[in-house]
Amino acid sequence: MNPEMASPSSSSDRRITVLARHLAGVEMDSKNDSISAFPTSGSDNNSVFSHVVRGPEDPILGVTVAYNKDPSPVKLNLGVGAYRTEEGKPLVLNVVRKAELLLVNDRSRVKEYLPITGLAEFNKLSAKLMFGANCPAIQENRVTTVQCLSGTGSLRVGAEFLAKHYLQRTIYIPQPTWGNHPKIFTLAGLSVKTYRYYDPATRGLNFQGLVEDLSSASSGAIVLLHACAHNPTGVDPTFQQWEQIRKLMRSKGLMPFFDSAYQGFASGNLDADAQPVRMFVADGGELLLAQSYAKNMGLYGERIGALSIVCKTADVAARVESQLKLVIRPMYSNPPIHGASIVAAILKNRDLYNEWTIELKAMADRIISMRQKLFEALRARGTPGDWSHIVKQIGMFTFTGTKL
Ligand code: IK2
Repeated sequence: MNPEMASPSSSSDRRITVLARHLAGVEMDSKNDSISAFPTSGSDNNSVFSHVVRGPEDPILGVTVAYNKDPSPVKLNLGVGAYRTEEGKPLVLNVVRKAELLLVNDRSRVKEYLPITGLAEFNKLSAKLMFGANCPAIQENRVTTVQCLSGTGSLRVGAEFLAKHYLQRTIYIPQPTWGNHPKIFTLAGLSVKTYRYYDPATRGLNFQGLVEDLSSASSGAIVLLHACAHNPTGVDPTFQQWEQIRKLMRSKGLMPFFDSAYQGFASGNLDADAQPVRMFVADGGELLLAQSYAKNMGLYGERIGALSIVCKTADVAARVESQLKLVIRPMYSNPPIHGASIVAAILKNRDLYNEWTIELKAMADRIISMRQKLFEALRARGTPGDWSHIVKQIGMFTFTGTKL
């Protein structure tokens, strides 16, 4: 044995020694550095991972960890965006339960692997849901859609594809944005910059700041846009402002990457919430879209979503899809079947689809009425300040403007 390994001079030497011996199937006695058989003690020193420091909890999901630990009977979790009933309980949509029953009773269904790109029927229906039934890009086969692990997985696959194949590695994200965005994009190999979005003075959109920042972005840069119900501000551009953003982005060749985690949750109407994305598709330009069914179908834990890339021609779309497969295969091989089957069962059946839209609208309406009640309660108590932003903002989130 190498003598240096037998008598390490510093703690890092010792760590390397322990690692080498562990890999060799032997271990040192901690007192006299003698060789012993595999360790039986629970001491940290015996672990090749003893240098690993405890990482921080995720700022959003960490609130759920703290919430679960808290014994208070009147606790509320205002962290993660998950819909709750009047009783404060998670909601499984009736239409989802119906779809699951159909699937369970269908003896022809099997549990084979899906293709790398997922369930074909789900992909088609997802593209149609966002881009619209008569979308020329779909009819001309210019859209490639791949099933991914909910919104997060769709963003990650799209970002890795861009990092490998797109001319620009810079992505502009709104300030503020969902806390996971910078981490997803950085780890995928993109370089993250921000554009102004929220104005604390008005608790609304800083449209001028947004336009200035996108105007000075380098040509071809990627821009992350929340399709609707911006997280965390609840502030969305108006349709006129969207149109100005679209013109500006197209004139500078900026690549739109839409993140749609809340279709139907903003207005209660799936088509109205898809409008900003459809405006960009209608101009014939290219874009990426990450779709999630976590919130609008309440399929949070099923991890079901889709990445679509709208291209200029069918041929480009086919080549793009072949490269997406090369991104996905070594990442998770192919996606899970259950969530995709639920979504497809609902989207392809007129009755189930209609039932879904009614349940979705009921969730959106209840969120709107909760905002109104909170606003009125603050006013009734004479709470100092202007709380009108609570009813002006939309979707699951409110930026209260209070400083902790
Ligand atoms: N994009 C945005 C803007 C989101 O708000 C979310 C969901 N956020 O809430 C859950 C969380 O914080 O983990 C997503 C994307 C991704 O959602 P999912 O991956 O659950 O579909």
